[in-house]
Amino acid sequence: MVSNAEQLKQIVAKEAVNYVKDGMKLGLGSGSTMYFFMKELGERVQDGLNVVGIPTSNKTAEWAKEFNVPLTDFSETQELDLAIDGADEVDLNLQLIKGGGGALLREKVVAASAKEFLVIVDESKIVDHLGTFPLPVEVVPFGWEVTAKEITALGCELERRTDNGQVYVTDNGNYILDCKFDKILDPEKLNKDLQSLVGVVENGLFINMTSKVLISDLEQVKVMEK
Ligand code: ABF
Repeated sequence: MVSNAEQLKQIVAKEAVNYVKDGMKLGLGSGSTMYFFMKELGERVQDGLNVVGIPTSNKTAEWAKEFNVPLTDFSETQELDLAIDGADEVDLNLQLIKGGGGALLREKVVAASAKEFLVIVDESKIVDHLGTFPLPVEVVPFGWEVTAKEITALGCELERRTDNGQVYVTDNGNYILDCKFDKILDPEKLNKDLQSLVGVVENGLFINMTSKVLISDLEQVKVMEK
């Protein structure tokens, strides 16, 4: 049986595919909501929709293969028409926390290269203030302990991510530190502070990157815009 949470992901993913137009170059995000998007997109491709996409994770590349969605890469094209991705938290100014799935670096590169970045979430992801979800920060393995100290000094407690008891390593060969701040009241400043630290590759704050978020509840899909 399909759970309510899964149903909401399917609903918003289906709506998002309507934003894809023939001939578009797409950025293809990661996460379970994107799984449903990829499935739906594959059906449209089957029906003749002509698109290519750049995946943000090895997992998304696997789904593209499974659903016959054609892929390209940045050596072929440096500007995407539309990137679509999920998120872990969305605040009322459309600032995001992403990276719960570990793919934040590629997700940010892809979103930054797109003319439009469409975010798809269910209503549980909408928050007044970011920070309940621990902020993922991708750091280089060399000297990560030093980088972790510097990040802690910004006012958080953190843990190096593990997966089944093993240190989690991103698609780019880096570590993720999950950082628990209290409420993040100034996400723009925190983003700058984190990016100024040596050893930080990227962090999961996506600041002023999207102007449109689709949100599903069981009745409808709402659009939040700025
Ligand atoms: C990606 O997938 C990530 O940035 C985010 O961590 C996650 C959202 O996952 P889901 O759609 O499974 O809730 O978008």
